[in-house]
Amino acid sequence: MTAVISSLKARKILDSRGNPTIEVVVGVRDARGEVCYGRAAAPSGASKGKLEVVDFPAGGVDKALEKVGEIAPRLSGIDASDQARVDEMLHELDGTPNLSVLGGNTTVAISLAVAKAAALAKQMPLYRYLGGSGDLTLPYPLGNVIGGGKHAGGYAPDIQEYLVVPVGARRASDAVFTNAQVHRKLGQMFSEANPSFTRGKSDEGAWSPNICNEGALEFLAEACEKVSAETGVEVRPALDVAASSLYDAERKVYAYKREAVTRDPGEQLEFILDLIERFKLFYVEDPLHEEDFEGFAELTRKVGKDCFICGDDIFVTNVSRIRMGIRSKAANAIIIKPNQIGTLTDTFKAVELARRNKYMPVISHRSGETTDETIAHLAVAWRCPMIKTGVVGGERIAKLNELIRIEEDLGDRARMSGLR
Ligand code: 2PG
Ligand code: MG
Repeated sequence: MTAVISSLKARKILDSRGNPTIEVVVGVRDARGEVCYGRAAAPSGASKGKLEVVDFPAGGVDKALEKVGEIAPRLSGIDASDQARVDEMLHELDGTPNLSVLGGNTTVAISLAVAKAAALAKQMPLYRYLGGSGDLTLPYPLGNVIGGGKHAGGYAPDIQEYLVVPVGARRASDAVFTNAQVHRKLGQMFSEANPSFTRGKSDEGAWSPNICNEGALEFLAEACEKVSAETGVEVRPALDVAASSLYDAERKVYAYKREAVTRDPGEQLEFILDLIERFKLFYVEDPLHEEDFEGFAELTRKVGKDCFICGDDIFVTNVSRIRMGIRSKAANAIIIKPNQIGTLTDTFKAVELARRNKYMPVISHRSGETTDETIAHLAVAWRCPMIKTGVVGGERIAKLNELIRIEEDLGDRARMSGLR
């Protein structure tokens, strides 16, 4: 064995909302007997899917730290380069299907820290360690520029995320700066349109103005056009509706507070179809609530040739949910969040299953983040066409700047992924 786990330690750190989360440091002894330390932290969602694994055990982060203390001796001496075995052990040690004893955030932080330590022990960057020696690709950043729903408050839109994709970018670094330019442009546009605009931002660093749902889309489309013209890089608008957050299961309606309207499932579908057509949306995530496989399928059938219909809460990075989606032809893209499923191996299985069935895997941050940069490496290692990780703010740029570094590291071999 060239990478033996020699230590495991956890601590409580801050996330971007000021809440506590877990950070894990794993020590691995390399072939020369030196110890390499891998470190990873777990993010947290505000608009979570019902079927995500449990994030922390009852008792929260403090309980999770205790649990890590208990299981540390069991992981000691294990081969860190056998990720599947490590992750299987985490499942065994937890013993529940939804990781409620250790917490999915605990296991995911351990799992990622093990991979990072193993990569260091092999003197490889994580993207290369996980991605192998073949050609790898850089993802297009899907960036949140206007925030509403559970990520904002007051009079912000009900739709959670107004996103942009710099589809015309030739390099990841150009793509990252193009998104930042759209963000900046929108800040100027909102200030000009309304002098009382406070430059307030959502949890993910997107602007959160007092504006209605479709009004925000008009601004978004205009900013995309302007920045496309200025930079020569085509930028397209996109949305994460996070429709489960709007859905009232008892009344069977989607409730939009901003306009004080409700839409039944049929009307919601028509509304989304209209937005896709009118604003030429490139991608729409969670347009319908997390149990509406049929509605998702109808939408995908109608517009899936021209628009990515992406499932987040409906699939929760879980292979059995993805299989249900594949059977019903529910979508053509999927959000991949490691902490929705709790280990690196389970996350990879979700990516592979999705890809084999022509679902575009989109690696994603959470609304509550840390400066952990791991998902940038996962996106490259697994050749994901897109990465969703915000546009500005320290915890978002941690990932974006890492992409720029990876691109530089790949040198002549750096290529953008194909988006279609
Ligand atoms: C989402 C995410 C990330 P949260 O819905 O896609 O943008 O939000 O982490 O709150 O689930
Ligand atoms: Mg989402």
